[in-house]
Amino acid sequence: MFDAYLEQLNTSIRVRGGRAIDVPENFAECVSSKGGSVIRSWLWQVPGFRRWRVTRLDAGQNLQVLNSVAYPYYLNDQPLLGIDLLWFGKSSKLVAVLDYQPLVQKKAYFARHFQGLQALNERFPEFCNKEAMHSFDPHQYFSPWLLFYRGDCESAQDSLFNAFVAFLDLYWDINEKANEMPSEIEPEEVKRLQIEYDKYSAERDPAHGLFTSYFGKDWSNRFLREFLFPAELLTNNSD
Ligand code: BLA
Repeated sequence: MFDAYLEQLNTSIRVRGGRAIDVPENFAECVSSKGGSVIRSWLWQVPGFRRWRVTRLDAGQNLQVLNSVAYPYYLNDQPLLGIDLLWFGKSSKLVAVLDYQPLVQKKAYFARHFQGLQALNERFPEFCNKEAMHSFDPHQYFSPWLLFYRGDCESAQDSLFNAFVAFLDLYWDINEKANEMPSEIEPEEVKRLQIEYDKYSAERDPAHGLFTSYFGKDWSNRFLREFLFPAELLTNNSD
């Protein structure tokens, strides 16, 4: 279901000089003991970014997921890239979340980094359903212009791919602009906010139960804390 999206993402990273780097073996691929389901992850080294991870979960007709987060260098206060696409086959339900995840919720910050996303949001009104979030706080690490869809698959499928392509292109534009203008948040503070992002996400991420059901509790705990949101690995020396 999301193969074309993964290909689009990979190509767009490669074009910008990204190269794949090793993922710790236990996280690169895990096959469910239930059979038929596999989760694969990739890490990219991309100019301007300190970490870029991509995960694809393929559980056949039951579930398909594409998830990715890009963390810019601390010298750059631009938002993180957040992608979470899920398709639940049995109910034919699509959950699509595309956002530039803001470090802070300030007007000036939004004015600097979010004009493009605001325009995109207007271009794809079908993804602006003011969905209530159940797990996350929409005012923490999400922007007011996120593309968010939860509903039946048929009505969104075509425009989702167009939105995805535009969303990726725009993030590279933001990155270029951010590299040309001085950051307004100090690198130490950017670091702190990115670490907080990981901690917040690890606590709230509704994926935990899902991972556990496919890959067991131990693997899922480690995957979440050490691969998806590895803030603790960065703060180990500071306490
Ligand atoms: C929702 N994300 C979800 C849900 C699941 C996942 C199971 C609940 C589905 C539903 O609402 O019906 C799954 N999350 C995953 C998986 C991974 C993951 C499989 O991290 C990892 C491989 N989530 C993100 C990122 C964003 C994000 C980067 O990981 C930002 C774009 C957003 N996911 C997000 C939001 C929701 C969601 C906003 C709805 C949650 C809510 O209602 O509060």
